Amino acid sequence: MRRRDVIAGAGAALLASPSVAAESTTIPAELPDGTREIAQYVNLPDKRRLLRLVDRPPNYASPVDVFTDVVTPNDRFYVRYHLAGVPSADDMDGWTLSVAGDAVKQPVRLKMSDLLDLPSNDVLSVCQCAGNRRGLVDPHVAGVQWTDGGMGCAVWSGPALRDVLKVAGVKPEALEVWLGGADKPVMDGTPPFRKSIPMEKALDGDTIVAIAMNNAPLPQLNGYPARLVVPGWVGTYWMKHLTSIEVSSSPLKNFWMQTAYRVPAGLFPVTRPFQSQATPTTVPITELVVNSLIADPLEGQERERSGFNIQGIAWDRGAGIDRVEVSIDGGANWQDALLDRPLGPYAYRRFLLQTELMRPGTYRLMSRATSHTGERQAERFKANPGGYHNNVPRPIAVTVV
Ligand SMILES: Nc1nc2c(c(=O)[nH]1)N[C@H]1C(S)=C(S)[C@@H](COP(=O)(O)O)O[C@H]1N2
Ligand SMILES: [Mo]
Repeated sequence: MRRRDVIAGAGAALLASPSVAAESTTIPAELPDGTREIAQYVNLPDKRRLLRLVDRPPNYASPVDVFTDVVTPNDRFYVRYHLAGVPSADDMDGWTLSVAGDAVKQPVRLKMSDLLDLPSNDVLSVCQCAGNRRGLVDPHVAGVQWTDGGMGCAVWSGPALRDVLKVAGVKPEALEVWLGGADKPVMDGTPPFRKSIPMEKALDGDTIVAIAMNNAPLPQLNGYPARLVVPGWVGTYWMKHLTSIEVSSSPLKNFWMQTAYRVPAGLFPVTRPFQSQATPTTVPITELVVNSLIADPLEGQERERSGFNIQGIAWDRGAGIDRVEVSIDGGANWQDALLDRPLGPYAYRRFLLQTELMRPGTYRLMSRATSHTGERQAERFKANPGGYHNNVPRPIAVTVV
């Protein structure tokens, strides 16, 4: 039997078995001064052991050990806010969702019971902050210093946005859907967090108003009682505590669309450009880039020379993962990893590689994913002022004893 067949046979069982990886305890060494001082694993209401990066507004990363599984548990899912005026569960009492704007036929105000009356969809999708891994960019770029944990994958459930829009009726001149949430700035001069998405993405059946996450109500800090889910797009459009939807015949003009979350035109590939927000020089950051992460072993761990498993996840904008390669020598040589079955175009896909007998020493492990469209992780960071879309293979140092 060839070695590949042995791996395939054993691998199927290994992938099916529950992960037993240890919990992350180390603070990523890459964190710059200013973040390192406050970086600690802490518990929050409904949340367990997240890595604190900013306190106010709350920005907490998921620890890498959670990524041995495709579904990120609600209590380990990262938290990202731009504004410190985060609503409490009490503030959400009597919550309603207004659907209005110059491009609807009949403005409506929906209650939770109205959303529950609409057909419900389930979407298994990655939510990733555009700035995930910004903290690994050298030289450092301003913004939340995420290392690996500004992302998660969950089963999101709720009505399709297009079914919600249908209640109000969309006029032909509709160009964008503007989104507003319940969180507020606490300082004068900070613009309220509002975002927009183009009609085409709004009418995609996978874009949903989620009222459940992993079959439970959304955690308060992940947008209770409802948030937008925009599969394949970066987290910034996934409006939490969603309270207002405006269907508009014009582009949303504000700081969060025109200044923040933009990248140089043409730098990153997209299948469908967000035309109404594009300028000749910059475009809004939208579709995810292909990426992968080793979640076991963890940085700094020891492993036996007789061989061990290297496992992790890969994901992309929705084309699907075609291949994951793993290197144990810092990127000089690559081997194909075994892929678990795909669980949906927007979900994490697990990979596994079993090492052979290894000499004692320190190794740099890396993974590199390629999507079905042939897009592969970048070899060098594509520099941009926001430090967005860092998908350079991530080295993990492991000592073999
Ligand atoms: N209301 C509101 N929604 C928001 C944000 C925010 O600051 N306020 N941040 C966005 C960004 S940038 C990201 S990455 C995701 C993070 O989702 P999470 O906090 O549930 O992990 O929420 C998005 N939705
Ligand atoms: Mo984000």
